[in-house]
Amino acid sequence: AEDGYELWLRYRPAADAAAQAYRAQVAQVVAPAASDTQRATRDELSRGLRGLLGRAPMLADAPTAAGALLVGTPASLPSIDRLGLDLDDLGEEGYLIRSVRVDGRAATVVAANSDTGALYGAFHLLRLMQSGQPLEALDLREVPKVGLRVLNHWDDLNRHVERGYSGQSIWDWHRLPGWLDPRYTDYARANASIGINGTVLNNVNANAQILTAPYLDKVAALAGVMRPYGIRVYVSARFSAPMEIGGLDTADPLDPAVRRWWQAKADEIYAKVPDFGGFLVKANSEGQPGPQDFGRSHADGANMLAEVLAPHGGVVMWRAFVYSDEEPDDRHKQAYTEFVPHDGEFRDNVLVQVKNGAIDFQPREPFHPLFGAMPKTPLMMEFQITKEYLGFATHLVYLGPMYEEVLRADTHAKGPGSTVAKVVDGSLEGHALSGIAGVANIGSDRNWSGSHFDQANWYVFGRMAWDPSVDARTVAQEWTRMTFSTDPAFVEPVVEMMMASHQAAVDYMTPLGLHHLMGRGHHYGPAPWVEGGPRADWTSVYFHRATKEGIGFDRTTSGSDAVSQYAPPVAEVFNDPARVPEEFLLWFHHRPWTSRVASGRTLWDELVHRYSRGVGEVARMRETWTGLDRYVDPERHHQVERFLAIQQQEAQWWRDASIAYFQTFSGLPLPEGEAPPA
Ligand code: GCW
Repeated sequence: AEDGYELWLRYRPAADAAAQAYRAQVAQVVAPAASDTQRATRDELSRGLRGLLGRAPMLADAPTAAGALLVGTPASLPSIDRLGLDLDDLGEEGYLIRSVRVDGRAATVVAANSDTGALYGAFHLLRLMQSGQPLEALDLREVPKVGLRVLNHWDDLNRHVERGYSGQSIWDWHRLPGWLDPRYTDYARANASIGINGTVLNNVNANAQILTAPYLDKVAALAGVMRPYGIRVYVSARFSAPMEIGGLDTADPLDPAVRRWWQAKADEIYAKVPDFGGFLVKANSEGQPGPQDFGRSHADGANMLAEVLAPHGGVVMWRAFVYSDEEPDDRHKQAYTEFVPHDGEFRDNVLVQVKNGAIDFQPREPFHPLFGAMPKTPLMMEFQITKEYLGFATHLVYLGPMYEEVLRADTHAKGPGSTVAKVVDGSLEGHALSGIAGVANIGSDRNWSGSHFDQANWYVFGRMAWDPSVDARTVAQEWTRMTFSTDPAFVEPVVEMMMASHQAAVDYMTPLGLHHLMGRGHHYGPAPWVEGGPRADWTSVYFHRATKEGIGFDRTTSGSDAVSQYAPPVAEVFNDPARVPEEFLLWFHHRPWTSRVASGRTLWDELVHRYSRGVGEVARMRETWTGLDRYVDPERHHQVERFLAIQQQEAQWWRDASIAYFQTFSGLPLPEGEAPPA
């Protein structure tokens, strides 16, 4: 059934003309199968070629005919060794793909220094064929720019997924370790195909139970499935675990008994999982325990864990998504205030993991001021793939443009060109460790991600983690070709639709830099009117600050002064209502309803215009998709069509509710041609 289970690894027959060329170019597969990774590679090639070319490839130990495909390392395959390729700069995970001649016959080689590199190369070659690219005169070299490319599962041990919209957790803890669901292997294949090399199995709001012996056996079983695909497993560690499962009466990181407990725990884990990746920690944030409970700092906490992991080669990914129990004057400033003073104090196997923006995965945020502000510490990017604030899995929102915007933002930390991407890939400061994390959108639904188009967000995350400079449009094209059809009459309009979808959602939810206007708790629909409750910064009114005179959060030097956490050239721009990019106007400024914006409209008119523009774009997306039915199987076409109908209705809901509410402050009429809220 066309239920989306195969993701982008569909391997449907290539178009006739292309298939004919491919059959000649890949007539024989020469790939060793002595290790698990080598077998995974050869199996994938067989599966892919059988699907694409309609027949199983001939396998051989050495090239004997024209059209040989050699896949391996100089150590694993003598015929690659004999080619004398220069593989030095490919590192552990890179690969090259090249058209060569072997004994006078045309051949293609996929070569790497490790089995995993060769696996990545094999997936790349298959991708070329899946997207209908020619295989002539190939000369490709790929090396990942970021070291740790990691999914974060916010999966609880009872299979609930926090902020997950695609069913239950795929980890069936109850049946592990005895039963290994074949789905785990498909998960590993999908991740390896886009270069993801790590997975954190459990929620950052962690249950200490995962560190008990029975669960570690389950973790080890999953690690065994992931290993052939170059994926290491990590777990989220609950900081108070020594008290909860260790019988100690403190978790003070400087207490010798606590250190000994973690030391023994690390040794126990590595005895079961020799390539265990390390710990992800959410500490002293939203009620989670942490070192501050014992009068210690984030650095004290992270370093204690780092010390016990270091001898085994593990790392600590310490999250900077913190906000304290006291209500702040501006939550935007808290992570920076808490972390910058500790720059330089972290051990060298600690990465600090920072969300893309300072508030919380809003539809659009300016880059987090920590990027560029902690030069002595490797900072990991944390993106959200699951769409907590972006319409869950029903709204079609392609996140590529959002990731791209953040990665390309210029921190000016070391002069112009100090992009967030360079901070994250470690090149700006020359850090050995680097990483990108994505909060997974994967669940037990047949289509994995809750909707067909949300698979693209998993895909683009992996591609941008491998190379943060790759552009969102190219990736959208690639994904569309692999997932649906290579026909340009389909690909072009679909890619346009994907590329417009993020701006559309921003427009109908939170235009002009507004943020956090979603319903409390669930974060789905509009609720800009939320006030009261446990703390001020959990309300919408805290963030939009609408009055009779105007709207927006004043974070300028005369307001909360959050702007001053950015480097001076950035701060100056954000601080100036005439220069701040309009998409962040109300993020940084409180502006009068009647002030003018770039279009010449008043702020009020512009706000209404943007809300309506967002709804209009969704209507267009729906129209586009409806007209493309002949290119897509009915099953997938129908679901996307229905979801777009829901999205259109809800975009209208967002617009109408937001405008009606804000109008109670502005007191202004709707601009001409705008329909009053229904
Ligand atoms: O965005 C908020 C979410 C919480 C989440 C938290 C975090 C895992 O609403 O569900 O908790 O961020 O990132 O820690």
